[in-house]
Formats: sequence, C-alpha cells, structure tokens
Amino acid sequence: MIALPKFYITTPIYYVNDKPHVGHAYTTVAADVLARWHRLKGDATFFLTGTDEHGEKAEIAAEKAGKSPKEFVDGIVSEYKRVWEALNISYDGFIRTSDPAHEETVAKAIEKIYANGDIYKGFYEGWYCIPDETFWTELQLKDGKCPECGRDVKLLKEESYFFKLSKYQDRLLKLYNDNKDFLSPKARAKEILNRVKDGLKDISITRTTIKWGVTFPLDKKHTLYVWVDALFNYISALGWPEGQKFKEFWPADVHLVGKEINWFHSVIWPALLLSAGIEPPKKVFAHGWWTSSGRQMRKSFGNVIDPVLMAEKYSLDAFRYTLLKTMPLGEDGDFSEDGLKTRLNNELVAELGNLLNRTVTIAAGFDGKIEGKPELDACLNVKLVDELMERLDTHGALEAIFSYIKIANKYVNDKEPWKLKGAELGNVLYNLLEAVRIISILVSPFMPGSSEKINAQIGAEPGNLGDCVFRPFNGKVVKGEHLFRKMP
Ligand code: ME8
Repeated sequence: MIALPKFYITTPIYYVNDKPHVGHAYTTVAADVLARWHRLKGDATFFLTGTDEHGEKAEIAAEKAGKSPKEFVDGIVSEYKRVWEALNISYDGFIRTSDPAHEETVAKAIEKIYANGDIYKGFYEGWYCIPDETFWTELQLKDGKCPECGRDVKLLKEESYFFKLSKYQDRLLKLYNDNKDFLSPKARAKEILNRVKDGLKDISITRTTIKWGVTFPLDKKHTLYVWVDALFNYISALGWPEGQKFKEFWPADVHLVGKEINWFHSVIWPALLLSAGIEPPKKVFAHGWWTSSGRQMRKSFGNVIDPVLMAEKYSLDAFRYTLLKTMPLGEDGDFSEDGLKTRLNNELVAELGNLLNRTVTIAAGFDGKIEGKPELDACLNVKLVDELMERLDTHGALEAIFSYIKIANKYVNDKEPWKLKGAELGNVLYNLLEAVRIISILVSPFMPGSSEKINAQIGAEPGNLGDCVFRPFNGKVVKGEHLFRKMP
C-alpha cells in the first residue's frame, strides 16, 4: 500500500492571560487555509493548535482575577475555542499544556535530554520579561526594558538547571545547510544564521519561584521553564514516543509562528529535539506582524482588534480573505476596518460576488442545454496556485485566483451573453459555470462558507483539487442571494 502524502501544520500555542485578538486569528486562519488546501489535495492532514497555560504570566493573571490558575485558564481556553469556532477553524487537535498527558511527555523528554548529558545545575542571574516569558542579559536590554516588547523586566537570581544549547551550534548550522527551507521565509533566515554563527549560550530551563508549571523531574523544587514545556506540545499532541499519530505525522511539515518567537522555534526547539534523539521539523515559517493604527496591538494602547467583531460586521469570509490578501505571509501590515471594507467592496462584491451573480442570473433565464467547448480553461493555472500554496505564498495564490476571476468577468463583458441565445448562449454559460465551479474549489480553503454558498447556487458538490478541470457541466442552477453585501 502506498501511503498518502501527509501534512502536519501547527500554530503557536497561545498564552491564556487574555482572549485572542486579530494577531492570534491571523496565524490560526493562515494555518487553517494551508491545512484545508492540503486536504483538497488529498493529503493526510493534521492541524494542531492549542494553549500555553503555564508560567508566571498566567499565574499573575489568575491571581488578579481571584481564581486558581487552573480555574482561570479553563475560562480563557473556552474563549479561544469559541473564537476558533466563530472563525471556522478546522483544527484536528487542540493541545493544552495543563493536560496531564502533555506534562508526562515533557518530563519524559527532559529525562532523555538529561541522560544525554545536556542538563547541568547552575545559578541564574539576569533579567526576565514576564509578558514574553523570556530571559535577557543586561547587555540585551534596551534602556533597561525588554528589547522585544519594551516593557519592564525583573531581576532574577536563583539556582537553576541549564540546557547545553552551546553544544548544538554545529549541528544546527548543518541542519539549516542540509534543509534550505528550514528557516523560512528566506528574508528572515539570515538573522538566525548570523546569531547562531556568533555562538550560542546555554539556557536556563528551570525556576524555583514559579509553581504553576511542569515539575522538573530531576529536582522537584524546580519548575520547568514555560517555553521548554510549551515547545514539546508539538510532539505530545501526537502521543510521542509510541503514539500512532506521532509515527504518522512527525516530523512537522510547518511550524507557523510569528516573527518574535522565531528564535525559540528555529534554534532552541531543534536543539532540544536533537538532544532527545528526535528528528527536527521540516520547516519553521516566521510570519510578519499586524499593527493597529501603526502600533503594536496592546490592551494598554487601546488598539486591540476583536476578530469576531470584524467577522460579524463585515462577514467572516471577508475577514479571512483580508488577513491573507493584504500582504505576503512574511511581511508586516497595518490592520484597518477601511482596508477590510475596501477589499470587501472592490474585490469580493465587485469581482467574485458579481461573477457568481451574473452567471446564475443568465442561467436562470435560459432553458436550453448548458454545454459547449472549453474556452475559459486556457488561462486557468491550478498548478501555479498549488506551487504558491506549497511555498506558503497564500497572498500570491489569492492574486492568481482573483486574476482568473477577473478574466471570467471580462469574458462576460466580451461575449455580451444578453445578446445571445440558443447554443451560443449555452456555450457561454457552460464556460462560466465550469469556471465558477472551479473557482469555488480554489477559494474554499480561504472562504469555506462562500464556497458552500456558491456550490448551492450552481448545484455542485464540494470538489477537490483533481476536480479543477473543465468537464461537462451537470449541476442544477438555483439562483440565491448575493454572496457578499456591499458596505457603505
Ligand atoms: O508567544 N500580528 O504566545 P502568544 C501577527 N505562548 N501575529 C500575532 C500578533 C500580531 N500583532 N500578535 C500575536 C506565545 N500574534 C507563546 C507561544 S509556542 C510553543 C508558544 C500571533 O499568545 C503570532 O503567531 O503571545 C505570535 O507568534 C503568537 O500570536 C504569539 O502568541
């Protein structure tokens, strides 16, 4: 038996101190689109998301809310799940780091790393940023603040266990060299490469002052550093070491993350895996950031955008589309309601919605045979769209799909079907309906709800990538409502 190609994609597991905003929605929607694309191709697909529940940040947030950490995080986790449902996220697994099975996996992996001689006891003295759960040296601080987020840092002086990250410099460089796509996108690879070439310092991996976390299996006074605990979610969710899913899906094909946590994923994570004798993932893709009114999205700046509100106001698919159409995955962008509205009106209503509406309107007034010879197939390049999606160029893929939609609209203008009848009209309709059926398949990972609505109006079954070829049209057209509503 030939095994199906497989695709394992993950999002970061999000902190549970607050509910998700547009930034969290971005990564999750992008991963959802890629997972749905691979399902269209018939790949055995596993899409993992989840929550990072331990650490000082969650401990403090729980205390503020007057709840136990577990009680507090349970509430936020339900909120995350509610948001992912509202955004039509098709995850296959949801991992919580407070799951006992996850904690056992982490302890087991740490024991392997220790047995490999890569953990030693020492003393940590340096700075800690609680919002980022990150250690910094004095030299790294910017004006005495966290160089990543600009917030206050706190001085730590405590006994700690260390992981010998320094030992892995050569093996990491070899990994990057042997797997040219490991560090993605290319534009961000250099930064990591240079830092690794400069030399790696061992990292502190335990704390004595934090209780909310995985107990360090080799010394119960210590709690494991939340990042080390968190990274192992990607294999604990698959039941490492013996789980069937682990055997089927590991190594991950893509860890999709925001650029600020690239270091953890591109350097620390593969080093931990190499130490534990586990194969590293195939690719870490660090995407860009959304700002809001030109600034980082933060509660204290009052510029946090609620993804569910956007979806309710402008339609879910217009929101999903805007997230992926505004800029390539590697770049930064500024989120604005005006930008969302413009895309909704100019691209979704005027192009996609218009094409469907014109097609079904003409079809509704036609009682001849919908048949003819393919004319609109020549400018359709499904292979190109697939190549772009394989490179995680979701923006380029949408551009290619939408330029085809434009071509189909131009075909209507050129053919002037309102002047035609009989077999000539049947031929134009045939071409339009087949084009619309295929477009519906191609947009389905991005806009699953709209694809369903299109299929209902042209009487088509949900298809897969192999169905994106012109063939006899056998649907029954039932004209329905406009796909998108224009917003003033
Ligand atoms: O870092 N623009 O969790 P987190 C784009 N728990 N993406 C954004 C964004 C923005 N403005 N804001 C957040 C953590 N994100 C750790 C991860 S993984 C083992 C542990 C997205 O809740 C982006 O994916 O702070 C970023 O990396 C992630 O949310 C950070 O989420």
